[in-house]
Amino acid sequence: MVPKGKFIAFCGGEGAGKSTQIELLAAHLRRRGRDVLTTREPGGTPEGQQLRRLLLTPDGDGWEPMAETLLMVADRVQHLRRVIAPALEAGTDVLCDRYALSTLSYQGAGKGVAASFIRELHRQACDDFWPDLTIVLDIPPAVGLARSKRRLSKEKSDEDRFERLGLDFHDRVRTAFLDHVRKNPETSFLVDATQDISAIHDAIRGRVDALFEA
Ligand code: Z5A
Repeated sequence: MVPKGKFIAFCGGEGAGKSTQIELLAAHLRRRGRDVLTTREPGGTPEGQQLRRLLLTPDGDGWEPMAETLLMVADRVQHLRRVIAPALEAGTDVLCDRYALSTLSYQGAGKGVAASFIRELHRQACDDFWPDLTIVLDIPPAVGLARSKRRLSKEKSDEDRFERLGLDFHDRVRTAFLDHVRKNPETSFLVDATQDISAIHDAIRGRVDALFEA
């Protein structure tokens, strides 16, 4: 596959503002004349929607971490082959709410599945395909969880299985995101997500405009 569009993933803790920022960035890129697809994981395909329900609602409480990892990757294989790769090949930019770094952080650092196994799985199942840029929205878990809780209750959503895990879990996830950015400065970008929405958007826009000009 020879991608003609750019692939940009957003990761970060709960309530970090990914969806908000993806919409703002999509509008910015469209104003620049780009074709943009916004999508998310899990759940970016019809099959993935079914996995999302199994994974994120209380129905998913019984999954073993390894089984959960395999389901997240199954969702990604379907998403990558049916949605992301065809869009990139057609020259569309893809903005994706979560991708493989979330598996490394949640199932790996958070739940103890070996990072080496998750990386190997990504190599074998997803052709080791990584975004041109991963934007990590960093937020202290207590702040993000409070935002997320408000949104879930406003939308009457029951997708709160990860929100219910303890602060220790969310601290480990956050540390994994921060480590990734430290080790991959060329392909990742860290933003302080406690800032106001427009300040965060300005920072992201600056980095993404640089990516397109490179
Ligand atoms: N997961 C996993 O474990 N492994 C994997 O491999 C993958 C996923 C792919 C679903 O992800 C879950 O899947 C996730 C990890 C797991 N854990 N959980 N839960 P998700 O991305 O669908 O769910 P989320 O992380 O909880 O996203 P979210 O709550 O939808 O948050 P968000 O998209 O980052 O934020 P938002 O919806 O844009 O904003 C949340 C609220 O805050 C909303 O009311 C906004 O108006 C408000 N907001 C946004 N920005 C700001 C600022 N700057 N200030 C104040 N308020 C703000």
